[in-house]
Amino acid sequence: MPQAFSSLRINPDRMLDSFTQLAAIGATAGGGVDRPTFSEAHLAARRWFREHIEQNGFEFRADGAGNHSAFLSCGDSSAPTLILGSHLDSVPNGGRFDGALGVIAALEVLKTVRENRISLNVNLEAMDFTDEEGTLVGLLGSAALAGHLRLENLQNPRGGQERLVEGMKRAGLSDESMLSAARTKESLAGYLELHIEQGKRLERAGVNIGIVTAIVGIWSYRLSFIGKADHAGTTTMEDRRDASLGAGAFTLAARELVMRDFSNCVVNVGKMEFAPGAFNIVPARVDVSLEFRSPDEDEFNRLDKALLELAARESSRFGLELKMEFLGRHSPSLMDDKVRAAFAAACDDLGLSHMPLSSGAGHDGQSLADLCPVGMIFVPSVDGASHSPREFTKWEDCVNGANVLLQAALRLGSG
Ligand code: HGY
Ligand code: MN
Ligand code: MN
Repeated sequence: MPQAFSSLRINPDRMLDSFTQLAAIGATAGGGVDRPTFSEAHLAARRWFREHIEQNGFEFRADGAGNHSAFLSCGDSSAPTLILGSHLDSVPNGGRFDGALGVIAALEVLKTVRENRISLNVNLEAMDFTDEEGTLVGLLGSAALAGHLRLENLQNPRGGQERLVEGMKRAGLSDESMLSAARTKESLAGYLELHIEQGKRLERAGVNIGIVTAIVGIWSYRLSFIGKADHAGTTTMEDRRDASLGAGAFTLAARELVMRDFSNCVVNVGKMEFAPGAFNIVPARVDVSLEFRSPDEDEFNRLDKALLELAARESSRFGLELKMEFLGRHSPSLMDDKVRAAFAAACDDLGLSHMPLSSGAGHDGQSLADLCPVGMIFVPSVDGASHSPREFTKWEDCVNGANVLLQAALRLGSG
């Protein structure tokens, strides 16, 4: 990499200004944001991103999956593209750093490269991927860009079919456009992402940068425990077929199963929906949103079997019927060694400490890992808080991350 490149740094004030403008869109009390995919706030954030791109003189691009980006050509029409990015959608009532930092830092890298007239062998693209968080599908935009998206992923999404159809309509997208967004391997030089750690390891270790080794896989189900609606006052406890008992017993037992037999996995019941849902009716049905994660593909099959068998046992224990709907999976993926080395060299040049970290969170990079070299870096989360308004990362750490992203992009883009 030309020596002159290594002294380059991003512009922290300019990046902070962009980050602050974005954080105001969909802002919630306590410093968070509420920007679920294709909500009004999310669409407003995307409008802001497009205006910001065009005001800064970059080419704005949008594909059939609604992935939005700033494009900086290297001047060679046959050159591949190095994508830097993350996502502007958030979980409901989430934090202002998750995803947003990566998108803003990616755009700041393009600004820095252009104003210093750096010529690279690759195009650079600062990307905002659609629906990373899965309030509709999950890793939707990156899966579409990677060519992994199938029609069936759009027909039974974990966020509900109706919400997906309405959201896509608001965003001007269709099943056909989604499935048209695939890019070829040859067109991509790689994918780099800066993200907050969303955990406590960097903070505890006092280390500046985490260099991600692998990203966890995620499987989702809707489990429906079905009993019988009855009068909550006149039906004896023995006569009830109470759906809440199966759902509750399963949730507790699933936690115990994973902690006992699958120590490097996690399981989560993020939502329970009761029907009919009234004080004085014995619950007839409880829909449970089940998600579980493993770093190992083989382990997934064992964990899947164990959890579904457990659900069946707890359901019959209370005389209930059980329905299970598989709502999708994202495979675990390893990060690219060359990209990891570029991140490590950038940290060393910048005098930043670094350590290898696996990711317990899912990220768009896992969609792209079989298409091109993918790498991620983490910066410390204060108290590990994320997916909450409590999410916070010191600005100095954000700037460190953006400089590592810049330096790695220069290395990989000039090789
Ligand atoms: O859920 C996750 O792991 C990520 O934040 N989308
Ligand atoms: Mn994220
Ligand atoms: Mn997230």
